[in-house]
Amino acid sequence: MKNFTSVQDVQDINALALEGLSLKQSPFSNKAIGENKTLGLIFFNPSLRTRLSSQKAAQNLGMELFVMNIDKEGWRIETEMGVLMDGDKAEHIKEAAGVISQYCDVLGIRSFPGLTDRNADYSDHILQSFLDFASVPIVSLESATRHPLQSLADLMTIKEHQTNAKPKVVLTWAPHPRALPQAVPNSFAEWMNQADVDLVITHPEGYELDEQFVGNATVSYQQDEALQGADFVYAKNWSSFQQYGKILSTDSNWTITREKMALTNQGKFMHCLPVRRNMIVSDAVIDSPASLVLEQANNRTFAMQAVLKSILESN
Ligand code: SN0
Repeated sequence: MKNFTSVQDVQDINALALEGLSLKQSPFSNKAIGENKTLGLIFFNPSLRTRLSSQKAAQNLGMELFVMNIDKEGWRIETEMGVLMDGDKAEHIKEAAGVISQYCDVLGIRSFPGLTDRNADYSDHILQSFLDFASVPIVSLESATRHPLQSLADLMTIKEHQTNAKPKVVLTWAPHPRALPQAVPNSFAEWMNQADVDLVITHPEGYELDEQFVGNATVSYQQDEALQGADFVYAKNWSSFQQYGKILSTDSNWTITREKMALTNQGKFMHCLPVRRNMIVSDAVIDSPASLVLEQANNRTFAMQAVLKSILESN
């Protein structure tokens, strides 16, 4: 694998997920592969799981690591081309990417969308600039449009917990007080389209995701109907793609409660975290044995480990 920025970078998602699960069984079996290699992690936005699981994954492979919260610790970065830099931005992304990539062998980038200009966000300009101007492989740590490491960990978690050959997976919108990116649901849908699952996406009207991610999923505005017989309930809030970045609903009827889970086939509850308790999901559900949220977070380490191993082996 050259870079890891979307499902398209992966030849066989099932093989990669199984590799992750096998690394989970013996995390230190490939210590030599990362010798004298450095992973760089650059964050334009906050992180807990991504930062720490990536650090652990690198250590498990014998890699060195550096982390920078570039939005707080670096110079302000100019991301546009051909501009007169006479304002408060001291450093251009072209030099930043070129320089940082000289200090590492694999470079992870996190950059959220602004949620005001849809075309700008969906061009994934910051991630793309690093792909263009860095000299090493790039791993997306969540871009404006996708969160592929999360999706890989989610696929691993589904594989570990599925009880039938083709589980019904329901991606459901749930209410949230802030406008959030579409990256997690986009990416989850994109990966589930390639997985051996029956994917249903449910949300209120106006929350349709970009078609390129929906693929062959069944889309429904009726959450109760969608949840019938679900094996996995993947809850996530996102802001509107059509009325870009807007909050159109905070309807608490979409919160995942015990009553909602009772409609499922003894379904498991999933969320990428961080999660707003009693907005997205009731305490009773997230604290129940049906909740896989900690498993998902645990699998983030081995998802990253599988990705790094694959990149180190082929570059
Ligand atoms: C991010 C998102 O894409 O939705 C990261 C998820 C992995 N989530 C948030 O920004 C949550 C912020 C909040 O206020 O709850």
